[in-house]
Amino acid sequence: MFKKLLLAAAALACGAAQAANPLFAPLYTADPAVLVDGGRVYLFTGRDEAPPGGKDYVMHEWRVFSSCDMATWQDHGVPLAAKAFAWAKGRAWASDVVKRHGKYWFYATVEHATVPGFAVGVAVSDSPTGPFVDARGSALVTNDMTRQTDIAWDDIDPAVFVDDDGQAYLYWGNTVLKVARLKADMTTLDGPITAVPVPHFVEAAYLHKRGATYYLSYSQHWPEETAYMTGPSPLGPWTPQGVVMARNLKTKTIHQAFFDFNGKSYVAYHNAELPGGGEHRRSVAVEEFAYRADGGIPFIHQTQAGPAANPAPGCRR
Ligand code: FUB
Repeated sequence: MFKKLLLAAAALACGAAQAANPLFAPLYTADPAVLVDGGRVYLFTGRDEAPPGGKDYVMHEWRVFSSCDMATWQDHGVPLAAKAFAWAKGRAWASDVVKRHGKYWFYATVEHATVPGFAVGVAVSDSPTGPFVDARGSALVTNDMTRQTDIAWDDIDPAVFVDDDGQAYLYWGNTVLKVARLKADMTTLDGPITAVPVPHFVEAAYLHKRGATYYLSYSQHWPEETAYMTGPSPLGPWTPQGVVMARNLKTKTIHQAFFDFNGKSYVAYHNAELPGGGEHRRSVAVEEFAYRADGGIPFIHQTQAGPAANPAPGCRR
């Protein structure tokens, strides 16, 4: 008993918290992105700082948490803030993080200070927990580089996928999904930006691969629900596979990230179920699921319990 109390006290002292959806209270978090590295899972989020009843997103920074077992999370604080991009006005919207060439690359949505509209920046670090620094000194994508819609927020929600042959792809967009190859330096587009026709697409594109199948998941309709398509390559052709998570009750967005960790499959997403939550006060949650025998993703229900503990051998707490 005494040993258990000591362990609980040690966990509290290092900022650990037992998982129960939503995660990371008392912080309001949104837009999860996941990186599994060195046998540990890193979960990156935006942070919602809007006051109760706030009418817009108030987001200045991203946060990163890690876990060895999907049940206990360590808070690593702020790896990157919007102000790290000197060319940006602010607004730390959705992000994605990948590892390449032994470094960690953080693709982030921010509002541009001089090119009207949102933009995608890229930052780099030697550690998944940062600190990350601007890798270019300028935006990777600006609103004037895409012409498919007139809205100012159509160049948001970057997702990066590095294929087994080393080719990296950047997916992003609101209303229209866009994709471009990245050069090996991870900071330059390589070739044209292509629009991907996706019925009812809104935002939050995310690419993952399982076996030989590429899964492109995204938010569709408004309020959003999570849907996905599959294809034989990172560029499709894509076959729609349907809805896998239903819309939220307390916020219109949902923003998913699929990943595998220690032999099990998970999806991270956000709802607004923390006390005091709301449209712009969201909270990240995680569910475990199992792929169907045909490789499909089943319909996934949100739970309060979250995933069962899945301790990864050799992962240091
Ligand atoms: O968090 C701000 C925006 O809301 C994100 O960029 C979208 O994916 C939606 O979740």
